[in-house]
Amino acid sequence: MKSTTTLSKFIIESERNFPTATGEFTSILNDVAIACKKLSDLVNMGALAGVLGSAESENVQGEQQKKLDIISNEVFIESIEWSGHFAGMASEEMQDVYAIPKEYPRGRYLITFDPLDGSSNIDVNVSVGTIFSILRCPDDVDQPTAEDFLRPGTEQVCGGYCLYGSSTMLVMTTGNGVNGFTLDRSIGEFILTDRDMKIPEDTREFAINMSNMRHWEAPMRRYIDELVAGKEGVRETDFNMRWIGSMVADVHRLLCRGGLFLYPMDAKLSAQGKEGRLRLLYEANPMSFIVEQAGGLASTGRQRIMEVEPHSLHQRVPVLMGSKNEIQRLVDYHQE
Ligand code: P6P
Repeated sequence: MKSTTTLSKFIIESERNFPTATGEFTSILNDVAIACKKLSDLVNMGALAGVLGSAESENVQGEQQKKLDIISNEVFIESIEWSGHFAGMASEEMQDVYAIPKEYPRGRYLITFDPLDGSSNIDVNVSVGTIFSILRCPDDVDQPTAEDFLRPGTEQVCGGYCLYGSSTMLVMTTGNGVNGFTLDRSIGEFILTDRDMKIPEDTREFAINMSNMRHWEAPMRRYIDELVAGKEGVRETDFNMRWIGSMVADVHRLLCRGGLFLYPMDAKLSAQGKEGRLRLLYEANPMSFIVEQAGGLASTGRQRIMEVEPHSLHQRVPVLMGSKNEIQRLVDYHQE
C-alpha cells in the first residue's frame, strides 16, 4: 500500500534538515491544523450547524460580521492559545492584540490570522478560507503589543491558508517551498497531496473585480485593457477572467495552474482614506510568502509586498500577485 505522508510526518521529516529545530514548529502547525479541521467541519455543516447569516455586528474594519466570522475567531484562538507556543495573537476580527491568558504559558511566536476570509460568500455556499502568518516574538518581549507585530513580511517564519472548498486543503510555506495537504476525513488527517507547488511563469488567466475599473490608476487600466483586447490588441492573444471574491480560492487557483490575483489601489479606496482593500499582516503577507516561494511575484505595484514596513495592525495594501512574467510586466507599467 502506497505510504501516505501526513502533515505531522512531513513537518518532522522536514525539521530533521535543521539540527537546531526543537520540534516546536511541528506542534504549532499541528495546533493550527486542528483549528482548521474544526472550521472545515463548521463551514461544511453550514445552515445545519445554525452558523450562517449575519451576526448583526461590525468588525474593526467596519464590515458586517457573519456569525461564522465570530465563531471561527473563537475556534482559532481556543485551539492554539493553551499550547505555550505563542506570546500573542492578532486577528482581523479583533481591534487589538490578543494576550495569552495568564493560566497558559507563553511561547516564542506571534500569529496573525484572518479566521474566515471571504465570509461574505459563506451564505451562498462559495469557498472560503483561513489565512495565517507566524512571526518570532522579539526575545525580550513577554507581553507583546501591536508594535511587536509590525514587522515586514520578510520576517515571517510561516505563511499558510486553509481552503474550505470542494475539498479542504492546507497550503503552507516555512521558507523552503510550498506544500499542499488535503484533509482525509476518514482518518482526520491532512495528507500531502501537492508537493513543492510551483506557479507557471506565464499565464492567460487573471482575477480582478472589474466593477472598480473606472477607479483604477492608469498603469492598471492600461494593463487590463490590453488583456481584454486579446488577439486584436498588443498582446496578440486572448485571456480569461475569473473572480470568486474569496482571496484564498482565487490565490489557490493561481498556485495550481498559474494566473493573477489583483486587488489594486483605486480612487474609491483613497477617498475612504484606505491604502488598499486587503490587509497586509494577515492576508497580503502570508499569501505573498507562499506566492514567492512558489516562484511567483507579489507587489503593491510600487514595491515588493513583503518589504512594506507596517505602521498599523490592520493596515491595507494594494495586492498584485501571481505568475512572474505578468506581474513583472504590470510592475514595469507602474514604474514607467
Ligand atoms: P470585493 C473577502 O471579503 C476579501 O477580503 C477577499 O477574500 C476577496 O478577494 C475580496 O475581499 C473581495 O473584494 O471588492 O470583490 O468584494
